[in-house]
Amino acid sequence: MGAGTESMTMNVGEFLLRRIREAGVQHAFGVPGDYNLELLQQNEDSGTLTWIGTCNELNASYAADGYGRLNGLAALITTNAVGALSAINGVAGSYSEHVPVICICGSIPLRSIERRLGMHHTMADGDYNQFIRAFEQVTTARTRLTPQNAATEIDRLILTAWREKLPVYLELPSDVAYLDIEVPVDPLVLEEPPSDPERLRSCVTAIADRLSGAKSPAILVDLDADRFGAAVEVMGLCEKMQMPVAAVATAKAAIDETFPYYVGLYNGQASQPQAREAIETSDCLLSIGYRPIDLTSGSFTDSLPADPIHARGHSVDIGDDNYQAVTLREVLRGVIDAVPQVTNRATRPHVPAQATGNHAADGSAKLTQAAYWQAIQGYIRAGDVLVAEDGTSYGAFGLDLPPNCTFVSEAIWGSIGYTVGSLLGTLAAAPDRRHLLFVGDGSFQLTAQELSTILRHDYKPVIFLINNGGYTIERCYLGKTSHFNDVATWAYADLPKLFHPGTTARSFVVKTVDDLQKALSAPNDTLIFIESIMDPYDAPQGVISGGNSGADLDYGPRGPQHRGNMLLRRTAQ
Ligand SMILES: Cc1ncc(C[n+]2csc(CCOP(=O)(O)OP(=O)(O)O)c2C)c(N)n1
Ligand SMILES: [Mg+2]
Repeated sequence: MGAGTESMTMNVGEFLLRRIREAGVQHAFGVPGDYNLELLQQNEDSGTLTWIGTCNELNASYAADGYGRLNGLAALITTNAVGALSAINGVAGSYSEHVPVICICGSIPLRSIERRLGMHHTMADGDYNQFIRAFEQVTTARTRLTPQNAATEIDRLILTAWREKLPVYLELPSDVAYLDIEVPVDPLVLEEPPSDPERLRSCVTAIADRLSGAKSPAILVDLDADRFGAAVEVMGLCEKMQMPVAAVATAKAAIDETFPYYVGLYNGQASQPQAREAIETSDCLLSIGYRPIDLTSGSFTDSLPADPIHARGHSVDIGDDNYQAVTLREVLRGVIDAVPQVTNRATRPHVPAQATGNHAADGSAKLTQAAYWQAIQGYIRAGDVLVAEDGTSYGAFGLDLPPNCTFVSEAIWGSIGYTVGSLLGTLAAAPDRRHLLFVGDGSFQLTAQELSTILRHDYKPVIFLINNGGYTIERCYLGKTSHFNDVATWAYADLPKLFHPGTTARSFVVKTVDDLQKALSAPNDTLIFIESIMDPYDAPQGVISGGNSGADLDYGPRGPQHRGNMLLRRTAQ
């Protein structure tokens, strides 16, 4: 072998763990099973990854997703079928929202496949490929490792996940992990293939010409700006051209919200005003990965100017031209160099919504959503990680964030309970930051057990739980008073001591603004659990109008939402 291609002998399992670690992943989430115990033992013996066992694989998949959003790559380890299929919902969410997760499934031994033995955790029908096929729907690459392919397939899958920002699925048959193979000595290097030089030059010139010739250029970012690590370049381009940038909700905080050229969230008719004006009246819009979906386009009331430039992770569309083999950051860096410095364009920065709001409340009055979010606005500080669940907790989208905050939500996939698992992942990825979870009672009930794992690892997040007796956001779609939107009453604030006897966690049950302020003054030296009791028919106005228009979209003109008092409606203001 030539220089740089030296090999060494290593077993498959240790090589897999080593490569994951070299790719910058320090933790793995999952649940043991007989088909992956050998890999977990290798990991424990070698100390390669910190194992975070979860209560179930669904929660592990959410944790891996949260970890991947902050860390850029994550690892999930499950056992054959029963574990993997339990995780598949979370992995699909990662696929939908472009989070690279390496899903490792300890699977039935190759010996059993060759001899066609009926095994547990299968359909017992002689088909050994069903679960690889299932994961075809939710991953961008898949493989079953063998001693022959492991050295190349492991690198291919890890690199593919990282380059495409999508999950991948590897089956590791349980009799393969301890077999020795020849593997490279050199560490795995995560890098993008460089752009095609001619395509890059032409693409940069085309974008720079259009932006330079425009009177009111603007940028609209979606989540790929964050996933492909292009926020710094986006801001650099805005500064050079003195041009505004708006974000869609799925990219909230991808651009520092205090950046002078940030104009707010774009969401069709439900946009923040400066954002709507900047985007819709632009004569040259550069969109980064924009994917209009109902919840982030104001129910398709978005109205982009004609002929925007669409830049994605690895390609760009400009008019009739399509550029392949160009990477987003190289494109943006090239454009920054190519455009002239603009010095005389007027800017209209984002006006913080809370600064104009006025929800002054009597401190002893019943806590309302308006007063709740206003109090939380005052609590947020620079560098916080905010994790916001589907439901009235989407009020968090209305918060104005100080610098260096990260905002995690699963606004497209929207699987409730996601945030409790995801919080475990964000905590593991960034243990030195303050993490705030915003979750409703209904969502929390899906994945509540993972609070025990958060306590077990002595993490210290602040958990804001809204107890409104059920699924208020659903009441805004249909069933305002229907029983199917009620949930069982739990003693939520008692759960820390139930899940972790002897815990130092501080719990609060909050009914008024004064109660809330008292809870918010608690020091962050331990986990803080704040259960806020609120009215089932109180919701942020954006949640109500989103639900009302969602009902029309979902059920059509003949739908039940037209009958009297069927849904929680927006009140006249
Ligand atoms: C896995 C899954 N099941 C069901 C739903 C439908 N759903 C969306 S939001 C929601 C209710 C959330 O209720 P809660 O967390 O209590 O929020 P709030 O009452 O504050 O609106 C439900 C049931 C979903 N999105 N995902
Ligand atoms: Mg609720």
